[in-house]
Amino acid sequence: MDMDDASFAVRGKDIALLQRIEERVLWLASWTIHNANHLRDSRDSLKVGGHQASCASMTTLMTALYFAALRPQDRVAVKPHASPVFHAIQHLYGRQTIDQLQRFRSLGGAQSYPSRTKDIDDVDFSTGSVGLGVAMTAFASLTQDYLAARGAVKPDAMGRMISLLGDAELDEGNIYEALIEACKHDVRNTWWIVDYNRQSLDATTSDRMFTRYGEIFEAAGWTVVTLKWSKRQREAFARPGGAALQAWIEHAPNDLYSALTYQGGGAWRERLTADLADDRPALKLISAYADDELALVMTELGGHCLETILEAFETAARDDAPRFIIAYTVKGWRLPFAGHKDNHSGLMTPTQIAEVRSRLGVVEGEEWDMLSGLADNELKAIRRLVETAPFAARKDGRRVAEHIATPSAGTLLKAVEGGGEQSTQAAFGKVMFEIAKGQDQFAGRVVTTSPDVTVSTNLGGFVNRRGVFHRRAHEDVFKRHRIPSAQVWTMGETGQHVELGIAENNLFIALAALGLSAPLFGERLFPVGTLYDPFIARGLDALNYACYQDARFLLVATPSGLTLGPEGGAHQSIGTPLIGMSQPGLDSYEPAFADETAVLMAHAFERIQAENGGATYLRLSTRVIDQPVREGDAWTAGVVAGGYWLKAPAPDARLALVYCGAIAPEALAAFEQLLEDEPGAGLLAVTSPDVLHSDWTAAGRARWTGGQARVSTAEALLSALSREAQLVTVIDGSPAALSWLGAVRGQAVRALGMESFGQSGDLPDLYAKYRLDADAILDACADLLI
Ligand SMILES: Cc1ncc(C[n+]2csc(CCOP(=O)(O)OP(=O)(O)O)c2C)c(N)n1
Ligand SMILES: [Mg+2]
Repeated sequence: MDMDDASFAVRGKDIALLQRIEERVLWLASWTIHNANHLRDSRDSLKVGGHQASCASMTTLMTALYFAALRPQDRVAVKPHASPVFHAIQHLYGRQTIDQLQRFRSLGGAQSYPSRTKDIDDVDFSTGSVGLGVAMTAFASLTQDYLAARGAVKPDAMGRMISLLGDAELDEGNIYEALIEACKHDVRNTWWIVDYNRQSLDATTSDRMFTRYGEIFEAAGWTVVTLKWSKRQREAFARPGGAALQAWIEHAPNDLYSALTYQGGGAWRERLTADLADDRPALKLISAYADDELALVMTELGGHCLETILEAFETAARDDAPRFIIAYTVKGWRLPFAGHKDNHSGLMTPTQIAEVRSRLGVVEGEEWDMLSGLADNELKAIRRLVETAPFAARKDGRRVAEHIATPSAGTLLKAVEGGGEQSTQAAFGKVMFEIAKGQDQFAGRVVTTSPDVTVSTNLGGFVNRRGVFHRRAHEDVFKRHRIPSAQVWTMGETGQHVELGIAENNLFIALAALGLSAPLFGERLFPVGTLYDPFIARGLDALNYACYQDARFLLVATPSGLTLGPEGGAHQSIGTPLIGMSQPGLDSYEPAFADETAVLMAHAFERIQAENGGATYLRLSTRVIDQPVREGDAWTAGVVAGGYWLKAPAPDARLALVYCGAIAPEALAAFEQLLEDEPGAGLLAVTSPDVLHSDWTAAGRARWTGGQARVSTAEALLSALSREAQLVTVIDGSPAALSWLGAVRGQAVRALGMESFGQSGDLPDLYAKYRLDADAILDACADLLI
């Protein structure tokens, strides 16, 4: 659409209709929450909740956005607790059912916070953990730019990525990490619209940041727009004495302003009359207003004025500069607890909501009818406005992308052929380098990203071949000056690597956006992100956020565990195998060998497109170890399923060793010695505690709930042993990742792993000190056998 379409702001005759819509959106959102808390049967003592005050402060903004400014290709991250407003708007568009609203916050009903995967009404971005949805829009815009540079999104189909956020949300540091990255990547088509009601959950927010937010965004090159005053206020302030009222509001502390807002017209009059006692014109103006009018003049701020908002949107739509729009609002606007500092979780009483209902003209008994009580002509006009709003043309926000052939395990295995000594991290690099050579569709759709650890996680080879993505081309100056370097960093629109600053949160949000390119933009990308394993914790909420939205990507975390040796305790990860096990939407693997890594990469790329697929996490290592000689390729299925017998046990074996990951040589060494006493012992290679465990619990659940009876992989593997046989498990991470294996068939276990912070050292010293070496494994075996 070209800029002429931005004329939405001046359809003056529609303002009255939009105001009516706004009222009814406020009504349905409030009623939905009221129903869930006061009318619906409750079977437990839990408060249902919902945020009537937070909804009310954003209703004007969302009405202006959804019924005038938003185009089908635009995407919105809605402030989580304004979810009822979103659902009410979608209902008016015919995309949300009353049944869902009646079941708001109950099983199968509309979600408390907008959810891409669970709500039926076409949520663009899930929200819930404040701050993440904001960042998401910047990275979605970057993803759009990436696709546009390839002609996959046409210039006239480019959407705006819009975040509607609360002012207290601005305290979340991840917003500024994203802002910095957005600045570096010259992100455009992004609007962050702040519902500036100066209240958080606990209290009124600090005055000291008053003008600072705008300064921060201006410094980052964004266009800052402040919608402070409504049309009503601008008119009032232009009258004799009006400037004093304006100045009073300007200088009032947030808490005082909020308190008077709550108290209403009488309190305003008393306070203003006292404070402006020397200002005759001001006193005259104040006395010219009835209490209600005075309250409106003082509190109907810019964010509650459709004309003001639409004008700002119209201006903003004229170019693609990123915009930070601060809309001044009142929390609980039009509701009885407006401005009260405790209103965040406040719910209207039945009497209060009845008063609001009749004030808004909704007929008693017709509460679920959004347009109840309206005259025929107004009804028709509203229907027409909704039908002809640009956003009405959106058919289904969930786009479908063409299926792309991904490389087979056999193809990727070629990159790591030759056995010898290798590390899983180097193997990953080799496979990526091989992919970079490819001329097929798949190779062109792989996009890598890393928070300043591209080179040290072995992505360098891929980047040398495929270049760094940036909207503005930049030559590698070192190359031009013929300075030898293993890394060529040519930047430009065709680059396939998104280089990020050291902010792991951004990595995960970038993966969320790139990993949703198919449903958001109808184009499949295969995102591969790398970071050091311990720093998963740094971005964990964002990783969870990506998975919650069903984003598809391959995450490569390397190096990991104590095995990173000289890097020391501060870089060592202990709990990440458990994170992998407990994170829905993410299958985690820890291969020991190069060929396993290649097989798992092929599997991960396949899962990116699979209907019931997901994201994959590979926990890798820089440790160079001897590679096994394989016979046949039956082992590859075991690698994907989570484990396989590297050496099958004899039927009468008393013991098996179970190992996972880079600690394999210690397990093998111990195993060789063990065979002297226990010739029938087995050696079980576990590539994924996560997949084994979830498969085991799922199989059990299916049996108990009358589902399909099947034997889980873990049960099948361990049934090679008698029930009396015992297990020693070892992993360079929390021993809890493997100790559960004993429960599968009721076998005794000794579990080795890391349970304290490590330190710098070489591997023989470290493995000895932290009891991960062959001696420790044999000690554990002896303990079981004695
Ligand atoms: C990461 C995170 N921490 C805490 C919360 C709980 N929480 C939800 S809303 C909120 C306050 C939000 O205030 P603001 O952003 O100003 O929104 P308002 O309700 O005032 O519009 C808090 C602390 C959350 N959802 N996410
Ligand atoms: Mg707030």
